Order: sequence, then C-alpha cells, then structure tokens
Amino acid sequence: MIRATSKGFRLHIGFFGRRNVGKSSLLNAITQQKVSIVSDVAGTTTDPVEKPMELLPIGPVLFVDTAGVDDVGALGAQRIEKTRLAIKRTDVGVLVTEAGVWSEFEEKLLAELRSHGIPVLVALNKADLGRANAEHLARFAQDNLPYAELTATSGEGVDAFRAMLWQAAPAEVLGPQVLLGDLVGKDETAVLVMPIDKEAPKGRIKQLQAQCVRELLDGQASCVVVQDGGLKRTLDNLKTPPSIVVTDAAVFEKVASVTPDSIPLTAFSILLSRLKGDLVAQTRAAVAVDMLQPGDKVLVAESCTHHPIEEDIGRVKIPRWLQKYVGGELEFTSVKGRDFPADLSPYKLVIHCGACMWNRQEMVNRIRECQTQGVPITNYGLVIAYSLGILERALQPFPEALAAYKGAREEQLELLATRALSAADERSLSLVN
Ligand SMILES: Nc1nc2c(ncn2[C@@H]2O[C@H](COP(=O)(O)OP(=O)(O)OP(=O)(O)O)[C@@H](O)[C@H]2O)c(=O)[nH]1
Ligand code: SF4
Ligand SMILES: [Mg+2]
Repeated sequence: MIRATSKGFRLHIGFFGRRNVGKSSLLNAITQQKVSIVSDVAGTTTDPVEKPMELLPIGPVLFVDTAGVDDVGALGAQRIEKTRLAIKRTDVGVLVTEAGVWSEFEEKLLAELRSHGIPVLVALNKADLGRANAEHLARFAQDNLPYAELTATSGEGVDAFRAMLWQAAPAEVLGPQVLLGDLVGKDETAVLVMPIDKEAPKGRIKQLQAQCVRELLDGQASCVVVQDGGLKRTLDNLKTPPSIVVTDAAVFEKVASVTPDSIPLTAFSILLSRLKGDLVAQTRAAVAVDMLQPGDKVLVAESCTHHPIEEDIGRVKIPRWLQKYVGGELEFTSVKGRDFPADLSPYKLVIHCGACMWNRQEMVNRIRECQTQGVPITNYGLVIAYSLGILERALQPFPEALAAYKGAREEQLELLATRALSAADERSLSLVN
C-alpha cells in the first residue's frame, strides 16, 4: 500500500547561503518543527537535511536544508559538493542571507541557481538585528528578484514568506503530473502488465504503477492488472479491446508478441520519460544505438540504489539485447544514485532508468549535462523497444515523440549511408593502390 507521496513527486524547496545566516532556523520556522539543528557555531549543518511536508496550497513538498557554501577546508569542500548536488534537484531555491549582507558571494550563488533554471527567493533573515539596505533593495528590484525581510527566531514575516514560496513554484511542477490518465478516456480500459519477478518489491506494487491505477480511477476509466503470462487470456476475454496496454519494459518483447497491432502499447519507463525527463530528446537518443560499434563504452545509470538481482534489467537484460542488436561486445559501466561521472567523454551512449524516485528537475538536469557534453542519453524502455524493433509502435500514443523518432531515423539512415559510401571509397582506393 502506498501511504505517502514519494520524494520524486514532491516540490523540492532548497535553502542555500553562507554559514550561520539562519537557514536551519528558517526551515524550522516555516515547518514549525525542529527539523534541523540550530547553533551559533558556523558550519552546524554538514549534510543536506530533508523534511517532507504538506504545504498548502502547493501540496506535498520536500524542504532541503543545506550546509553553508562558504565552508572552508577539506571537509568544507565535501560539504560544498553535497550542496551543489542538492542544487541540481531543487525546484525552488531560497537564498538566505542576513539583512545588510549581499556581496559577490550571494551574486555567484544566485547565478548558479539560475543557471539551472531555478526560481529564486531571497530571505533577508535576522531583521531584528538590522534592516535591508537601500542599495540591496535597488539591486533586487532591478532584477525582479522576490525578497522578504524576516526574523526566523521569532517567526515574524515567516507566514508571508511561506505564501511567497508557492507563488514562486514553477507552473509545470504545480500542474497536473500525468503519467497515464490523459491517454485513457472515461469508460475506457487500460491493461497494465506487471510481472511479479525478483525485481518486484515484496508484498506491494511500485509507486508509479499505483499512480497509474489512481489516475485511471480518477478519470472513471477501468484498469485491468495482469502478469505477462496472463495477458493473452485477458485480451481474449475482454469484449472491447483496451485503449492501451502498458508493460514493464523487461517483458516488452513477450507483451508485444501477444498484443494485437491494433492496440496501442507502451512501457511504464516511457511514461516516466514523458513525466520526468524529456521524451523527445530521449527518443532521438535511442536511435543513436545505430551508431554504436563493438567495443564502444555505454553508461547505464539508475537513480536509486537497489541491490542488483540475477536477471537485472540494467546489468543483464539491456546489455544482452543491445549486444545482439549491435552484433558484438560493448563495454558497459553501471552507476547508481547520484554517483554519475563528471566526464562523459568516454561514453557513446547513456541509458538511464525512468528515475521514478527523483523529481523532474533532477532528471532534466542530468539530461542537460549529457547534452552539454554531446553524449546522447536515452531511457530503459526506449532503448529496449528500439533494439527489439518496436519503438515506433511504443511511441504511437505520443505524436511529438513519434515525429522526433521518424526524423532521427531518417537522419541516421543518411549518416549510415554516407559512412558506408566512404568505407566503399576507401576499399576501392586501396584496391587501385
Ligand atoms: N537574532 C537572530 N538570530 C538568528 C535568527 N535566525 C537565526 N539566528 C541565530 O543564528 C545562528 C545560526 O543559525 P542557524 O539556523 O544554525 O544558521 P545556518 O545558516 O543553518 O548555519 P550553518 O548550518 O552553520 O550553515 C543561531 O545562533 C540562531 O539562533 C534571527 O532571525 N535573528
Ligand atoms: S532503478 Fe530507476 S526506475 Fe527503477 S526503481 Fe530505481 S529509480 Fe525507479
Ligand atoms: Mg544550518
């Protein structure tokens, strides 16, 4: 049973700033709980502290208190790195400073937050000790930077600041986060294929599968849940064909062979790419599989740190299918959680899981990182479907991604044809010589 909203579906609000400005005090004042330790010793918060809560009218949020980023020394460098990682998963950034303090340090932090597209609010804390100076207020006005003067220790100004938080939340985060509900109309049926294999969580179903079921119920649609072995029987028994079949990508091949072509078919991880990632970009990247050659390096990345099992999808199944497609050995590296290489240049392709445990901001940042370094990043479901020759079918419900797929295929075929031509030229040249 799902009792709580998972971290991945919460708006992440991060508190950043120098040491001792009152970040932890502000978090405690906003949540009205002693979440984070407060002291007058600079550098009290060392690792990011997380507090999930319901912040009305936004809904579920995750507050993240971070270590002061002006920290010094070797330990300080580690803390700064952790704070940097926290920035990457932030949806709304709170830049905390003391009234009267705004220097190059705050400007740099602001620029870093904004470089990730994060809306920023400035909290001028310790208003009981001093008020904001006119020069700083003019600076905020010039950039339309929202700010508030407050006193975290007495709570003064904190209610108004709480309201500013939800005004700053990006519309796409607050808007409906639809996985499947929009693809199945009222009174229609969806069939969800969920194999209960060794990867299935014990005694429950995955959060994203539960969310699909809930969305279908909310939309007055019907939902049939079945394991792969029971799919054919279920489809044969349904009087009206379902509007869609959604499967775990691990059994894509089997499910595609049983589902008639007239029934739309996709995978949970493809739904996740649409919700959390960038379905169009990740679809284009799936086609890059055609450029792989035996011996190339491929990075397989997962957002969570579950223990690998025998028939693990990322370590066993995807390598097997891809090597069969490429016709030779590839060199795979697997990484988990936030352990992601800074230098991606050795890799020809990154294959990412659906990142169900992350919020969209963090996954989109990872995609942008790969794009900046010119390395295509795709997704489990997309690459499996492509290597099995069923990606066009799996994208039928997503016209934009389907168009991107067709465009990318054409470009790829042209590239491959040019490659084949120049190889033929080289061969004839060597014959002549
Ligand atoms: N006078 C006054 N003191 C405050 C206020 N907010 C926090 N403080 C004090 O400032 C000191 C530092 O507060 P923290 O909340 O631990 O600051 P921090 O930014 O989390 O510090 P680090 O975790 O070390 O980076 C504590 O002694 C707090 O009591 C405020 O609004 N007014
Ligand atoms: S590996 Fe990725 S998609 Fe699978 S459970 Fe973990 S975060 Fe979710
Ligand atoms: Mg602190």
